[in-house]
Amino acid sequence: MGIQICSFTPLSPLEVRLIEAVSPEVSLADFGKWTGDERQRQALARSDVVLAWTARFTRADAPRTRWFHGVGAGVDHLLSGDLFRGGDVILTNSSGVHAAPISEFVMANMLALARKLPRLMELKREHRWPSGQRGEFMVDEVAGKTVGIVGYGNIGRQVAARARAFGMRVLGLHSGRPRAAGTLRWGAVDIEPDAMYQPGQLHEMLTASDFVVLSVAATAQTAGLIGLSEFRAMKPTAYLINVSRGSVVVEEALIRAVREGLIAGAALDVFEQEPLPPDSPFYDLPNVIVSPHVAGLFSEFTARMADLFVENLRRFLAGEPMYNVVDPERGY
Ligand code: OXD
Repeated sequence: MGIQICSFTPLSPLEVRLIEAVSPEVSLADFGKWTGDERQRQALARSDVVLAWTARFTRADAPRTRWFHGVGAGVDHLLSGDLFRGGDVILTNSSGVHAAPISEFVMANMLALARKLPRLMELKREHRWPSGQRGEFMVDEVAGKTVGIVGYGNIGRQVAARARAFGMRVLGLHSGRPRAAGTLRWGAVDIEPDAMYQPGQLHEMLTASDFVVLSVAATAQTAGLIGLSEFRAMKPTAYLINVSRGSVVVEEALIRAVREGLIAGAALDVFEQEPLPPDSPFYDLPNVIVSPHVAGLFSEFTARMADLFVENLRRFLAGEPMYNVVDPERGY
C-alpha cells in the first residue's frame, strides 16, 4: 500500500517532488493547512506520516500514523491532545531550521534596545531633530557586556556565536539533558560559552547578565521560570529578550519589573495570549519592543524544513535513527 504522507503545511511543487523522490513507495497529499473537512479526514485516516504545525485531531482520527513531523521548533501546542500519549507515534520537530534567523532577530533587538532605535523612530515620526537632547543617546556599547542565554540549544548557540562576534561575554544555562544526537546544521557555528550554568543556578546567571535571552522550550518545568524574584535578581540596567514562549515569563511580574525599573526593558516576540490583545499594557510600555511572533519567519523556512523532512523520511524508511526526535513527556 506504500507510505501515505499528509501535509497540512503549504509545500512548493519542488518540495513535494523532493519528498516523493525519496522512494517510489511514497505518496504525498499536500493540503496546505488543516481545515478538518471530509477529504482531509479520509486522507488522515490512511496516512502513515503527518507533516503539520499543529494537530487539531485525535489518535482515533489518525489510527495508522507512525510519525508526525512538527513544522515548528516548539512542540508545546502539539502535546495537549492524545496523539503522542500511547508512545507509538514518533514526534520530530524543526529545531535548527530557523535558528539562524531567530538569532539574527535576537541581535537586532539587542542592538535596537542598546541604541534606542524605538526612540529614534519616534523622533522621525514626529519630524524632530533632538538638538540639546543628544545626551539621551550617549549609550553603552554592547561589546564587553554579558549575555545570559536560557536554553543553550540550536537557537541559543547561534545567539552565542553572534554575541561573541560583537565582543560580548556569553553565559549559557544548561537544560539538564545531553545534547540530542545530530541534526542538519545549516552552517551553524558551535561555540563554548564563557561559563555554563546548571539549571539550579539561574539566579547566578541572571545577576551577571546585561541581556537575558530566553530560547528555552516551553515545558512544565519552564512555565513561569522568569517571575518577580528573577527580575529582582537581574541588573536594573539589564534587558530581557524572549523568543521562546510567553508561558516562560510571568507577564504581570514583567510589566511590574519594567514599570518599577527592576530591569531596563524588554523585547518580546511571544506572549501568553496570541494574538496579543489590543489593550495589553505591553503595547504602551516605552522600553518594551513588541513583535507579533515573527522571529522565525524567513523566506527559506519551508525549503530547509523540507530538507530535514526528506533526510528523516529516508531514515524512517531505512529504520535508521532519525534527527530531531522529541520526547513528548519532556516536551523537547
Ligand atoms: C517555533 C516558533 O516554535 O517559531 O518554531 O515559534
